[in-house]
Amino acid sequence: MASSLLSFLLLLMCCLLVSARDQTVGARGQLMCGNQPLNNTEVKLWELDTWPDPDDLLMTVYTDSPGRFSVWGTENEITTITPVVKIYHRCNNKGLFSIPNFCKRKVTYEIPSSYIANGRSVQRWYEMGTMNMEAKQRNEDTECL
Ligand SMILES: [Ca+2]
Ligand SMILES: [Ca+2]
Repeated sequence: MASSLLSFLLLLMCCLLVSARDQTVGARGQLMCGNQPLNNTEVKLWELDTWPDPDDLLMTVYTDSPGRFSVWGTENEITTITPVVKIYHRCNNKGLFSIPNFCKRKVTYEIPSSYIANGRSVQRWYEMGTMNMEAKQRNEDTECL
């Protein structure tokens, strides 16, 4: 009785593992602060999960001198992954308690699922274009430390 339950559980786990699939996504763009390139700025590709499973960090990069970046990554999940690009920057940052540069602005962009490809290589880049980061988003976050 116990062994048949065990084999059932093993079979179930096996099916779940088989149905999980590699999914890959990539995004790229260029960051500006007004008419100046936003260089050496942290850009991360995260894959969101539901609590208690923590989100997965797929890649961290810093923009180059013209402000360009590309991030990409692969995650293996049963359901469609939820990739987001997070940009941590100090453009037009007044700072918490008027202390400049203590915290960074954190803005999040969810990549549409149509850009997620099966397998381990990027099929279609999500082109974020040249973005002026001056404007505040209504729902943006702050990252201290
Ligand atoms: Ca995940
Ligand atoms: Ca997920």
